[in-house]
Amino acid sequence: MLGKFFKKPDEEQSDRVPPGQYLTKGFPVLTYGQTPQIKTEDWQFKVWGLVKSATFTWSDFMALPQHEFTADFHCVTRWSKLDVKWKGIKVTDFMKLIEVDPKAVHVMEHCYGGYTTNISMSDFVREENFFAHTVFDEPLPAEHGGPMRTVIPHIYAWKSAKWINGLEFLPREELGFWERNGYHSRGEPWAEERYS
Ligand SMILES: Nc1nc2c(c(=O)[nH]1)N[C@H]1C(S)=C(S)[C@@H](COP(=O)(O)O)O[C@H]1N2
Ligand SMILES: [Mo]
Repeated sequence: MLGKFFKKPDEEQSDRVPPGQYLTKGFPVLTYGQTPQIKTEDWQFKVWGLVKSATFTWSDFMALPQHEFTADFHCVTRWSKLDVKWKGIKVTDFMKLIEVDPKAVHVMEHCYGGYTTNISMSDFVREENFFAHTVFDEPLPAEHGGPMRTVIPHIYAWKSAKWINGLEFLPREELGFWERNGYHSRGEPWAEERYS
């Protein structure tokens, strides 16, 4: 697997690369199943569960503050990509639009195509987490989750849901797709929380 595209981090970068990860300069696509093709005008985003149910459109998201951010991206299959340049909406800004019941402790991210991934409220509602629609100054390509995905930099990338279309607020932890299939429920890369 090492060679042209994957290399061991040099010293300057090694403190940014979690244990057992290799750097890639490319941007691999990791998708289970088909790639949904969703136009921004058709895109809808719902919240339900322990929250006042609501539906949002693309323009609702575009009306929120837009930020650029740079983050490292770690896939549990052992590739890491440093300094990915994204643009999007902070999760914390979106949360101001909805009324979540304080009893909600967990969130299920739902996607077009049926993928799900679970995350605790405390891992989800963080200043550095984003809904991203742009990568390296281009509209997010469909294979990377366009038109909209989440980016959760401090957790392995399977929690960064591509083609996101909803959040379900939960009173207790439930497992998403990969978490039911052997991945760790939290997935913190520095602790190598890879598999359960
Ligand atoms: N909807 C959806 N989101 C997903 C996935 C997927 O298969 N479907 N794969 C996950 C995994 S395992 C990784 S590593 C990242 C990969 O993102 P990329 O394809 O943009 O590199 O997306 C995550 N989000
Ligand atoms: Mo992954």
